Amino acid sequence: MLNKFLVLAVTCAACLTLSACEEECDCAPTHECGNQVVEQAYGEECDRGSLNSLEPGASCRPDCLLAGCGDGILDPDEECDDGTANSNTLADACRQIVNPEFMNYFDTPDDPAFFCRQAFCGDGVVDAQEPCDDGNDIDDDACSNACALN
Ligand SMILES: [Ca+2]
Ligand SMILES: [Ca+2]
Ligand SMILES: [Ca+2]
Repeated sequence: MLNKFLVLAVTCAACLTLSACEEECDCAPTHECGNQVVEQAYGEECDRGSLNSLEPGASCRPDCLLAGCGDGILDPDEECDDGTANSNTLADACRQIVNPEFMNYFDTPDDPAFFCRQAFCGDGVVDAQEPCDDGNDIDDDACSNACALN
């Protein structure tokens, strides 16, 4: 049964590039978030069926997107997560740090694309309690590595 779904999903993915064959393709019945088949052609990053959840720490959300920094749910290992309000340029916002180890959603599902972290000294944004923050590693310029004015 699972193989049948996989074959149909692959067929549909190929078919979507040819709009004329949409009807023959019979795509609709095979696409469902919650069927435990990751249908990439429909934007699914994951699908764990009944385990898709909004709970902190769940790996896959009910919309079949991977949990992680930016989903607005405070997961384990996240210092904060304000969803779309995460910002790397606004003072005191929750930072969304790019994970250099991240390859892509399908090759490294356990390696998150971003880390959520509270605003900090060194993020290049002057936050509350920081006289300055130039984001560089030069300690004896106008702004020290501890975010103090020299
Ligand atoms: Ca699915
Ligand atoms: Ca999160
Ligand atoms: Ca800062």
